[in-house]
Amino acid sequence: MIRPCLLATVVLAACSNARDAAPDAKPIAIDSASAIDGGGDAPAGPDGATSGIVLNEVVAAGAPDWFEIANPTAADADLTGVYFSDDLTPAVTAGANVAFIADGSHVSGHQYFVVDVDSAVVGFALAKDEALSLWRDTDGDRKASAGDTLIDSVDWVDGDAPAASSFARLPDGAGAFATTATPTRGAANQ
Ligand SMILES: [Ca+2]
Ligand SMILES: [Ca+2]
Ligand SMILES: [Ca+2]
Repeated sequence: MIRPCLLATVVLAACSNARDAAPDAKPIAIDSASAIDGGGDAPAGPDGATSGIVLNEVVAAGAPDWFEIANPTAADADLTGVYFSDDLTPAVTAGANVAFIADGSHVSGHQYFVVDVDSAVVGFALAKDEALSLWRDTDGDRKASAGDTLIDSVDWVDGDAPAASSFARLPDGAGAFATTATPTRGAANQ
């Protein structure tokens, strides 16, 4: 069942190493949609007890680009303090693109959360050969830093996520990433 879209915002981290830069708040379209089929709990992400959410799907040749977070667990997952980057190690890469998901955002148990990644919205987009990492701002300094916790990451090369396709976990929420024929924004991967 597809539920109505809702609007939320992301707060831009102006630059991962611009300590004193005030973050901008810009709107981003996010939708929370159908429940994950099956209902079984998938393995937790690398941060284990911190959250069971995973990066579930990436569209890198979209208009806009987007990625999907899945919550395969039954528990609500708080996304306050969660940020994403197009670099696998944003805390050590000078100038890495980083954007925070809006405080107060959450993804309910067995639900999805979609984030548009567009230059006009978050200041960067995803390329055909790139990566995406999802972090929790464990040290609370509102930027990518060594004390933060990796939630999940995905790396793809040219051909993995071409136009009209996505790079997604199969089986949904739990499997390895593979190229799909049909993006499933806010719904179970197929
Ligand atoms: Ca792109
Ligand atoms: Ca931090
Ligand atoms: Ca999906």
